[in-house]
Amino acid sequence: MNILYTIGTFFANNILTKPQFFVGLLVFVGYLFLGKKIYEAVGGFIKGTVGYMILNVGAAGLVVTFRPILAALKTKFNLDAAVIDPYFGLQAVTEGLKKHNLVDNTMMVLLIGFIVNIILVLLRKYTKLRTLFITGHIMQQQASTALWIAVISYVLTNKANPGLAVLLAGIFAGVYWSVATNLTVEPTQRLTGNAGFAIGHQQMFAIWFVDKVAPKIGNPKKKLDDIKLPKWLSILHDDIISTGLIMIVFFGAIMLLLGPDFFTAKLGKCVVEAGKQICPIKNPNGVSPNPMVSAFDGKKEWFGTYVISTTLSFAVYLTILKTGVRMFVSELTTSFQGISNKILPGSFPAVDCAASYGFGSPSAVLFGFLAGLIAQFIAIFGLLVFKSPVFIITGFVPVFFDNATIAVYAEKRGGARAALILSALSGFLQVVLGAVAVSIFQMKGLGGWHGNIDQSTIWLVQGAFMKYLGYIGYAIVIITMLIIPQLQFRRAKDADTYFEGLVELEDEEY
Ligand code: ASC
Repeated sequence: MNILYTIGTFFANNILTKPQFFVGLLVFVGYLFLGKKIYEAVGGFIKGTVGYMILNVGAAGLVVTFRPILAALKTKFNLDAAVIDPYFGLQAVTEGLKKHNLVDNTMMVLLIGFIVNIILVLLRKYTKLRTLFITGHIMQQQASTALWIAVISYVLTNKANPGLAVLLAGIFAGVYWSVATNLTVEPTQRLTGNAGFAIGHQQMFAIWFVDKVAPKIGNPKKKLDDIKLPKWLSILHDDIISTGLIMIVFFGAIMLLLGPDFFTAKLGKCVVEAGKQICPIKNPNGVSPNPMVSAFDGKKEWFGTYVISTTLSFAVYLTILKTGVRMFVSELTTSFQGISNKILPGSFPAVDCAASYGFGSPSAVLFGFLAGLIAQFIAIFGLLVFKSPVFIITGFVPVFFDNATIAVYAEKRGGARAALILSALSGFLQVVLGAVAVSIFQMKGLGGWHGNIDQSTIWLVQGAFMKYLGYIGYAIVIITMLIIPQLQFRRAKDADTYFEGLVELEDEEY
């Protein structure tokens, strides 16, 4: 008995609560399950574990670079700023979960969610669910955010056991993954000419909405390709260039506004401005926590050397973080996919939104991004004008990937007009509802919010139900989600058409 207890404790302390080993172990077991050789499974374990550790390096770099600037913004202007981007959101909820000793449970939420998704599809005769979410990095971001929402709703409000929050978050994530991806089957089949996949990303409810509304807004024959754009805009397609530029613009402006005094390495004097005492950021021993930018000592060139290199280091850390995520996720996806193919033949894989881009018109992606970006800027300006206590900073992922995806689907059904209007609407909502989400989900001071369109619309409403109505709210959220596929099934021509997911195609080439 004692031995069992020791093994259990070892497992809990060293594997379950150490996400890097948990990921490695999942990959290892998945590979063995797939009949791979033991050395391949060990290789998978190492890659999964190292990938997760790289992710931690990127996240820590973002925090050390980011925190002093946000803290200064709070001290000087009493503004809580949040970057709306799932990677910044991931880092923000990680910070929040750390305070409650729950940060190591996100992989458990992911695993529970994945199992719930498999069970719901296995029971498809009853649940009418046909899709399995396999985009691992998105699952990780959403699992972490779901856990945070469960923690503020149940642990902080109802004093629930943290283990219960992990379970509730896992079930919520699994039901959302199953139901939301299932909504994208018909729109994606229409877009791709029955290519046989669904979308498992961060804008599935939005895709369903766009597919319904776009035909009412415009004419699918009037394409975005007919509008000409200056060639230089195409450099914005590259996420490093876009992130770098966005960060220079936003954080550069913020740092200039704060002024060099805030960033001096010495613990220096406090100044009194407008009756408020403002002290420089404490930077012990004058050592910069960011190895890429040495501490500002008041003598260095302020703008070129300090501001630009600090702002660009965001792009560096984001790239590190993404490299880590991609590394462990590609291992995890192979092992998960192998397992699910064995258990769930005939289901639709729900994959990254970028898979749809090849089926849209070439300029839809760029137009969606630009329309969303302009709408975001207008909304951010609105936040300042109306003195919102939460300030939102554009992040690359939602503004690019959500709005591009929306434009691709909208153009298919409602042409250029629908694509521009709907992606702009999405950009606007990302900012305004993102600011609401930061407040409701108690993310002030954490510096980021997940920010994608489903998370700032449907999750915002669902999270509010959970936070304000407790367990009843949770039950309402889960039950209403499970009713959705039943309604879809009722509207289908017959059971075969529904489960095969085949749609009638207009006369077009694919
Ligand atoms: C996201 C996210 C990414 C991108 C990528 C798009 O939401 O976290 O890295 O979108 O999946 O292909």
